[in-house]
Amino acid sequence: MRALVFLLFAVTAVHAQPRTPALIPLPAEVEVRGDAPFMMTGTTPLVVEAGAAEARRVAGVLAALVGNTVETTPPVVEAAPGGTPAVRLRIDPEARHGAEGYALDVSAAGVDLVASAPAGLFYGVQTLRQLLPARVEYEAALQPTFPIPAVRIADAPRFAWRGMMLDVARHFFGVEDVERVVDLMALHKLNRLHLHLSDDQGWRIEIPSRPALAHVGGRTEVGGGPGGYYTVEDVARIVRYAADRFITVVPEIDLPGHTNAALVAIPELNCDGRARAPYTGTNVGFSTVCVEKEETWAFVEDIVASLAEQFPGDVIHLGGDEVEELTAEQYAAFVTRAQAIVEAAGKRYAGWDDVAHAGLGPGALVQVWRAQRADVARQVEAAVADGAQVVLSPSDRIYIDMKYDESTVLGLTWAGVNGVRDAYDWDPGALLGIPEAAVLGVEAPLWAETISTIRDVEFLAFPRLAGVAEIGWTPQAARSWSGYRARLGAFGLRWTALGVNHFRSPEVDWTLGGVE
Ligand code: TNX
Repeated sequence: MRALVFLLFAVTAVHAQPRTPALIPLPAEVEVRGDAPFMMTGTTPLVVEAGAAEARRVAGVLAALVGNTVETTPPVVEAAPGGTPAVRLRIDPEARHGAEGYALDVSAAGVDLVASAPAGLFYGVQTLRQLLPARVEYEAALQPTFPIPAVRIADAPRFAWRGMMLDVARHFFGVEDVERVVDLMALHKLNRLHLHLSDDQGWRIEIPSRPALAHVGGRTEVGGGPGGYYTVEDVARIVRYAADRFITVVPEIDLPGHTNAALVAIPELNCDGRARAPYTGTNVGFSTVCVEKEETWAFVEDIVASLAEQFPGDVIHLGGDEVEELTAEQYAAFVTRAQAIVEAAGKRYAGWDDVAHAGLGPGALVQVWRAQRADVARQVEAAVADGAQVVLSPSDRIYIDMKYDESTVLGLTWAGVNGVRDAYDWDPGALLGIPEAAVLGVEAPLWAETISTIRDVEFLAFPRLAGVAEIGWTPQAARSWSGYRARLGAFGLRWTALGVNHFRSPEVDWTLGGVE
C-alpha cells in the first residue's frame, strides 16, 4: 500500500504541469522549464558591465529588495568569480527588446536579464521580484534563501501608456501617500501617474506667479477638511521619485469648468469680478472661468508655463469635462485656444472626451471616459480621424472610484459597480471603431469624493489596478479571466506582505497563495 501511494505520488510529481508563476502583468511569453530553481541569497552577486550607471542603479533596486529582508545586501559588482551563481543585468541597445521590453533567463546556474534600455531592465527586475517568494517583501523574512523558478521570458508591453489617475483635489493626499502609490504602480509596470491637481473643492499645486491659487484655493476639500497643496519642492520630489521608477507624472489642471477653487482665489477669473464662496460638496458642472476675459487667458498662459517648467513629461492635461455654464461655441473656442497654448509651450495637449467635439488639432490626446455613450464614441472616432490619439478610461470598466459591488462602503455608483472581472475582462482594441495604433493606452482614474486616506486608495485600487496593468501590458491573446483569476489568487499574498489594503473580492480564490 505504501509503495502504491509512493508510486502515485512520483507519477503525479513527474506529470504535474509546472504552474504559471503568479506574475501580474503576465509577460508576453513565459516558458516554465520545470527544472531546479535559482537560489538567491543575500550574497548572490549582481553583475553589471563596467561603467553601466543605469544598469547599476536598477541592480541596486533588486539588491535593496533582498537586502531589506536578509542580513546582507547582495553586492553589485562588475565581475563575479567563475562558477559562482550570479544575476547578470545588461543593457544592450542592439538587443531589440524595445524601450520597455526585456529577456529573462533563470536556471539553477544563474540569471540573465537583458534589456535594450533602462526601463526594460527595471521591468525585468520587477518580474524577478514577482518570481521571488512573497515573503521577500517582509522586512524580516525567516529563511534567507529565495528560490526563483527556472523560466525563460521574452517580454514587452502592448501599450506605451499604462496609467493611474489620482484625484488629489476632492481630498488631498500628501507626498508620502503619492510615493506609496508610485511604489505600487512600479510593482505592476505602470508608467503614467496622472495627478488631478485642481477642482471645485481645492487647488493643489503652487504656481509661483499666482500664489493665491494654492494659499487660498488649497484650503478646502470635500466634507470640510483642511485640504493642502504641493509646493514647487514637493512636486520636484514626486517627479524625481516617479522618474526613478520609470513613471512619468502627468499634471492636470481642469479648465474651464471644475474651477471653483480658482474662482475663490482669483476674483478676476469671474465675469462679475467677484470671488466665489468655497465649495466642499460633490456636485459637478456649475463652475467656469470667464472665457471672454483676457485676464483668463493670461491666467491659462501662466498655469501652462508653470506646469511645463515643473513637469518634464510631454503631456499637459487641461481637463475640459462637464461644463454646463458655457455655450457650445464658447466651449469649443476655449478648447482650441487652450490646445494652442499647450503646444506653444512645447507639450502635447490632453483633455477628457468632452473636448472631442470641439474640433481638436492633430496630436491631441483624448481621455475617453464615456465610451458607452454612442454620441461620445462617434465624436472620439471623428477626433481620431483628425489625428488625435486616445487613452482609454471607460467609466463602466476601470473607474476604480466605483464600488466593487452593492455592499462596498467606499466609492460611487453613477457608472454602475465595477467588479474585479468587469475591470479586467475587456479589450482596449475593440472598445471603439478606431485603429489600434490610435490607442496610446489605458488609465484607471481614482476620483476622491469618498476617499481620504492611503488605506482607502489601496482598497479601491487593488485588485482592480492590477487588472488594468495587465490590460495595458499583456497581448490580448495571452489574457483570460480564468488565468488571471488564478494568478491573482496567489498574488494576494504579496500585497499582504506589502501591507496593501486590498479588497478580498469573492470573485477570486485567495487561498491559491497558500495561506488563508
Ligand atoms: C465624473 S470623469 C467626473 C469627475 C468625478 C467623477 C466621479 C470626469 C472627467 N469627471 O468630476 O469626480 O465623475 O466618478
